[in-house]
Amino acid sequence: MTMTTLFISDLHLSPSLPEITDCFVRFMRDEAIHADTLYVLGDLFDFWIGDDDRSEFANQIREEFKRLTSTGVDCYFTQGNRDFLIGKRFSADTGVSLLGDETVIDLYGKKAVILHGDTLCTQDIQYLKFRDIVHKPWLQWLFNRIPMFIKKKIVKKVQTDIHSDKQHKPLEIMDVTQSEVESVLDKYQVELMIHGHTHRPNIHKFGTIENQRTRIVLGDWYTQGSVLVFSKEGYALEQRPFHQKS
Ligand code: LP5
Ligand code: MN
Repeated sequence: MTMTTLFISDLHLSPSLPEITDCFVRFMRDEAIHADTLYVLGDLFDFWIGDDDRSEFANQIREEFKRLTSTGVDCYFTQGNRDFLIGKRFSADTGVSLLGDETVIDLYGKKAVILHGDTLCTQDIQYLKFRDIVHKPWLQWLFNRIPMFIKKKIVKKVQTDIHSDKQHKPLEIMDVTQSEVESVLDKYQVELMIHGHTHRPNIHKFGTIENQRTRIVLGDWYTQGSVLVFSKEGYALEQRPFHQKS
């Protein structure tokens, strides 16, 4: 059997949208289990409030990863802007390895840089300011020690305040900045980038003939599952229907 590496992002899993969770569970049990490696490139959750979330839903998702890693599938996680509070405890609970914001990986002899994608949107200055704040280690340290019911209130408040801000942003500023993409590729000396976040699934080819570059953008899971399947033979952005034909 050919070995494959799978990439997913932007599922936005939440207890209020069981269709997405069902599709994810099927993907984990029927597909990811046969893969070599699974990379989750952020925003797996609609919001991850902290590794102390022991709700039935959070436990259900932990179980799926535990099941996968215990069968020997390597599993890696890059934080997104909605699950930047995933931490060491989640990793210990599930066997999933946490990656930094940008990671260079080897895909069957081809090097690639993988990231969530939010940091590529350099025109979205308001967001990047917000990101700097919520990534401050001391603030996260503090937040992680607040009782759950208070954390939930804070998140709800911040989410509503911010939601109205996003409504007024032009669509262009929420896409990646091409010069930033190129400087990240330059920094790591690689020709391939894989990211999510923008919900604009696509395969972009650019650069020169001698220096062909590729940027693969993963899709979201709003209306179907979305997977990048990578093997030695090549790669494809694929969709998985929410409802299986019976
Ligand atoms: O994911 P998507 O597409 O909806 O939007 C993102 C950006 N939005 C976010 C916000 C998060 O989803 C919600 C976070 C709730 C956080 C609770 C914090 C609890 C404290 C934790 C402390 C450790 O990521 C959106 C981007 C969009 O992607 C496209 O790239 O535009 O960004 C925003 O809308 C952000 C606003 O522009 C920022 C407004 C400034 C508000 C500053 C308030 C500072 C609050 C500090 C909180 C402690
Ligand atoms: Mn995102």
